[in-house]
Amino acid sequence: MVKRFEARQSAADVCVGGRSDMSLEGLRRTFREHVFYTQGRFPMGASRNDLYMALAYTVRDQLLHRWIRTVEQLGREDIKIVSYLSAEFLLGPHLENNLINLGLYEDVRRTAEEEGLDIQVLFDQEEEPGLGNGGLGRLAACYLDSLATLEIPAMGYGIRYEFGIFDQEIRDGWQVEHTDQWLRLGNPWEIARPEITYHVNFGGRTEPYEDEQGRYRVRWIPYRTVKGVAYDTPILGYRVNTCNLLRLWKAEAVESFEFEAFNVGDYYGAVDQKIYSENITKVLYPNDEPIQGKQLRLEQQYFFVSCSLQDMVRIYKLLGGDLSRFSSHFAIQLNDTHPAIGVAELMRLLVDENGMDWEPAWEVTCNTFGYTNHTLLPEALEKWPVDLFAGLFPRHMEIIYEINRRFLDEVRNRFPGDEDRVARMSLIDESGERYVRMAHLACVGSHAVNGVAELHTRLLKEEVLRDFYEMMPEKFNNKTNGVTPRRFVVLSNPGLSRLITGKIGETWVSRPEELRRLEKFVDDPAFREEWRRVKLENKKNLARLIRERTGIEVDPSSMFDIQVKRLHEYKRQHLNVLHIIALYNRIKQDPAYDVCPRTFIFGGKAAPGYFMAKRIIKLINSVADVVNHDSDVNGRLKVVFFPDFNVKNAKFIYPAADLSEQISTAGKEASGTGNMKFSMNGALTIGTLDGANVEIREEVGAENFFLFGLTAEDVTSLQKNGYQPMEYYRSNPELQAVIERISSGYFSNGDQELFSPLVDSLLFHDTFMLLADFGAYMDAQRQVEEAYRDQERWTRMSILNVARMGKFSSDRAIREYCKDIWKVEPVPVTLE
Ligand code: OX2
Repeated sequence: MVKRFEARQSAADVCVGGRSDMSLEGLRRTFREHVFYTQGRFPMGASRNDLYMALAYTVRDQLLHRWIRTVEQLGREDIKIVSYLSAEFLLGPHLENNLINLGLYEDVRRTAEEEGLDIQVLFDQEEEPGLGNGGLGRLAACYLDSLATLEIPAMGYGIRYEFGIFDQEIRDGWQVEHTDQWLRLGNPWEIARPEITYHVNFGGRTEPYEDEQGRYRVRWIPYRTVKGVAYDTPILGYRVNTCNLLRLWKAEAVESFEFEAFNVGDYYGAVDQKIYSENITKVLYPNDEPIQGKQLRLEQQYFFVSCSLQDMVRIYKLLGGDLSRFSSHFAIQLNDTHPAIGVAELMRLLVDENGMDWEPAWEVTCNTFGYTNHTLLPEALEKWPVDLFAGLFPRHMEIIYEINRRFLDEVRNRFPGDEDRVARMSLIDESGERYVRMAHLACVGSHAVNGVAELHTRLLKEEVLRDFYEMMPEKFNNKTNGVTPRRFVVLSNPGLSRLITGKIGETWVSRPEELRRLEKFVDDPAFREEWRRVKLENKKNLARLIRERTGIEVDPSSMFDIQVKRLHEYKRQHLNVLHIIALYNRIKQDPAYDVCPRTFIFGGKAAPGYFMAKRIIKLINSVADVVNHDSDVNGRLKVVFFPDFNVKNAKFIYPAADLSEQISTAGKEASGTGNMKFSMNGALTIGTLDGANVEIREEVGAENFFLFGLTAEDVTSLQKNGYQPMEYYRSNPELQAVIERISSGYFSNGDQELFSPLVDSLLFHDTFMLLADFGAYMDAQRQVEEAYRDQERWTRMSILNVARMGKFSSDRAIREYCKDIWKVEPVPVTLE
């Protein structure tokens, strides 16, 4: 059994220079010191940000010696390190989370109070690092939390975007994007490592040569070089000493280039070079599912992957490691295909830079990498035009051709005469314009390939990666996603956490299987009463925030029906809208219609260039305007679009939900993770058999889940047999009336054009089969209403949801990755 971090005193005993002193007095002194010495203020003159910074530094001091001790462990040759490569890490605010993980939350809150500070105000002051788009980036952040909590030596590697995901404002019902300036007031959580830098090359050409032993070699003569600088953020586990490292790379100009240009008098050229270099890590691409063909995006990917791999090779050599055993020291996970170029880069580092032969280098590479696929959407599978790719990375292109040549030989060996299969499996798509297929590169160069939910993995094997599964079934495995109960329950929902802990103790935080013990209280009316009280409090908090951010008054006793996630047609926010309009129509037809009072809450960002998604936001807001002000509705229905959904706001949203909308077209959402966050906070789910919904329903029980809609198989066969949305439209009068409301201009001041792209797309294409699912969705919503009217029944269902969600902790997911893919063990960290 691993040794846990127990007594605070023992940590204080080994404190360095007093700043690690965890006593109240020590914390108070450190805080004051930071106000004075770090921020340069007298307490009286300190701004809110000064106080936040001082508190952040006080907490960071607590992390530092744990961090240094952990990093010392990473420097042992005999341990294996997980290296999680991800273009996105959507961390959320650090301060509160670190306090919880340290076990200092209460002490610090009280100390702050005694100093006359409202700690919530200081929490609010923190800008969250929005270095991700949605599920994929947040998953990476949850996994870092769990890796540290499970005491696994691990590093996250990614990009230090100067501008993260844009801030969303809603103006006149439309999304307006503002640049995210998260670094504006400084970032107390990172430590710049200007001495840890690597050169990353781009463009140019390759050249063969003979080395001293007369062996054929290739060198890359690049056109330009950029410098990557490391910025480290400590990631502390829950109540353990393990404090792992997230290393993010910032691009800078290489000095020599500047000087060269400067020497020949080309001052502007030198500055251009600097701007060009720094551009690489300027901004996160705000697309949830990737866009094709953007050169800068490919440059970002290679830039961070190259820095990270060079870093690992340097660390390994420093330990005296022999590169032929690299894979016994590092397990590298590719978070989707964004870092997949790492396969070619590691080959280049081993073969070109370190003189290894191809075969052993290839073995090392395959043993090192694992690949997680996150999407089935064909348009989201990354591919890069060969010309673009070869122009930027001439040497990698050659390496990929060589990998491909050898791989296709194997394919031909296994499946003689099957040239169609060869073409399908090739790393190069040659069906039209030539592309490099990143998913194929990742599959071929990894020893393990996984999907993120059972259904998703099955569909990967059967469809998207079928040929690969047929040839190498042993590589494929499922790792159903999970989320961290620390941030998404303990931090977000203190009321519920207290209630649960009062009943079953606090071990559930690291062993959420134990939540099952709540089941026996489901028949206790007093417990159910308490459960409802907590939910009501959470709803009041959200109602307050909604009033503040949107001016809309909502009734906390109404059902809070929430859909928050990126805006995407496959996620079908507009199906939710169709239901709202149907209810509205019923009220208009009969103002005495007995509707269950509901507050529909939406939140989520649309990719700035995604026309339809932006139109859906406008539709939601337009419907809100009408419904919220209609005297026939009389406040019984309210519609809210909560602006700027992010990790910080999410804290108030998940705990306040009664109903969670997980209504994607079956077979489209790889897993979903919001679905888990809602259910862990006692919301009931209305959902399709898609992604992890399937497993959530299995766990919580079919009777505690509102299921509707086509299955993935139905969707495929309907598509095959020529889906006709119009047929569903014609046979459903209520659906007709709903569509008519929209297209008549009722929600757009008579403008019949505004929503016609949406309506036409539904009636004539309906790629995501809203019309086919509309009837079933309406029926399921009717059942929701019935259940909600019986509050005792609803509460039972809610309790059972929470009690049975243990499986979806990211700790469980990470344990599986460790055992099945990475083959790593916990290494407890001691403070001496
Ligand atoms: C998302 C998937 O869309 C979502 O279903 C999943 O839960 C999440 O990743 C984490 O696995 N970009 N974002 C995703 O996939 C891609 C590609």
